[in-house]
Amino acid sequence: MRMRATRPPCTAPCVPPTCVPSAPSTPTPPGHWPNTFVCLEEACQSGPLMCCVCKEYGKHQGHKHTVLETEANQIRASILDMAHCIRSFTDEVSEYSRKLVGIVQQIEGGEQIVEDGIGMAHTEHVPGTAESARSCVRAYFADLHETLCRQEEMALSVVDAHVRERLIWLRQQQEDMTILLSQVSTACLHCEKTLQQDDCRVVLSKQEINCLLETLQKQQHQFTELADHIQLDAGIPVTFTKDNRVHIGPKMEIRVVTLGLDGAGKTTILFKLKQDEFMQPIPTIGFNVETVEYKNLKFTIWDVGGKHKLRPLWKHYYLNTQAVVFVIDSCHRDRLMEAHSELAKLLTEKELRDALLLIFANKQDVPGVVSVEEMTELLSLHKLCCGRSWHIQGCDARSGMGLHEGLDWLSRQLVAAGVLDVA
Ligand code: G3D
Ligand code: MG
Repeated sequence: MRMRATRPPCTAPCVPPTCVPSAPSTPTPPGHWPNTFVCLEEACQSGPLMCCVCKEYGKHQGHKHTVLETEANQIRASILDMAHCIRSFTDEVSEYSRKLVGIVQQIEGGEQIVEDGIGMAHTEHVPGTAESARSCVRAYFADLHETLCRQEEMALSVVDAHVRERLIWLRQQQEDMTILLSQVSTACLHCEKTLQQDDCRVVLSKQEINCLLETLQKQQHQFTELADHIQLDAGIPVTFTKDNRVHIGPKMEIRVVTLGLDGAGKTTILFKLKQDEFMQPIPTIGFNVETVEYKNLKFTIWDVGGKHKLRPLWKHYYLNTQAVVFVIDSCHRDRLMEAHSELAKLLTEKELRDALLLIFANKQDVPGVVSVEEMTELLSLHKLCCGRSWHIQGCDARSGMGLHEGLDWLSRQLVAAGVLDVA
């Protein structure tokens, strides 16, 4: 028998509460068919339950559908799946929170109960990482402070020694001047006395008076020389080097050694700096040494011969050297590797460990030479000089172009502060 013949078609929408049985056992209200299917159409998702009448004739007619029990079981299964996921998610969040608590404790530190040798429990303070970091900072600055105190003491002792020597010298001068003054007044008295004597006695004392006047003239000459050379000045000019040493005096002295292959232009650079004029250099057999004053610095520059057989002698000039000036001939591409290997050897020398390195890329006046950038690249200078204060400066020793820029760089590296600050 066909349902349509016995029951009226379902006109009410198959949505709760109309068609939805609250439980499988809930009796179907009179005049309604039980919801046995679930509509799968997207548009019906707000009221998916369908009875067999609305499936055949009502609003779900022709829609894709499935059996209610199957769909409900699928939903149950996915809820169970989700519950499982939520449980493991909860576990993960709890684990993460536990770790957070642990990390906070490790940072803050705290009390911990420990047993001693005889089994007695007592609390012990466990330092956190914050405390350890603070201790580390304190230790670093305590060390720095100690070093600074030591350096300050050394610098003060240099000043004290300078003052002591200066005062000794000044007091010696005072004594000498007192003696000189008394000698002069004795001589004057003697002369005055002689003037008042009779002619015979004046004539007889001629030799003595001449001798006295001669001595006085000598003393006057010596005094004038001394007074011309010595500047009486109470100032004590103080300069600090970058390594916190103190220098006293109007000029800071710097020992520089100039090295490089033969023909690179070392001697030309030295002459140019010294005399500020071009002189025809002759090949250096041993070494040239000159003192070059620049701004408030006094460079003692050792120019050592660069011929192959002279290079083993270079090491004798390294002691107490504050800076090495390495000169490279930018014209000679074919000798760059030889220069590189000599420079590499230099940089391994223990005595030059703290020395500044100024590289002069010389002869930049010649067209088509290796530029400073290219030389830096070709000689891998960044790698070769890594960890050291170094600078490459293009120059032309004949005209002097670039030389003072190089010395300026050296000055800036050496002087930290003080009256000689050339920066
Ligand atoms: P060294 O002391 O490093 O051995 P020198 O080198 O100073 O004796 O110079 C070697 C030659 O290079 C000299 O030429 C010198 O005039 C020349 N020279 C030095 N610096 C420059 C520069 O900047 N430009 C140019 N064009 N020539 C330079 P001679 O002809 O005497 O060998
Ligand atoms: Mg030379």
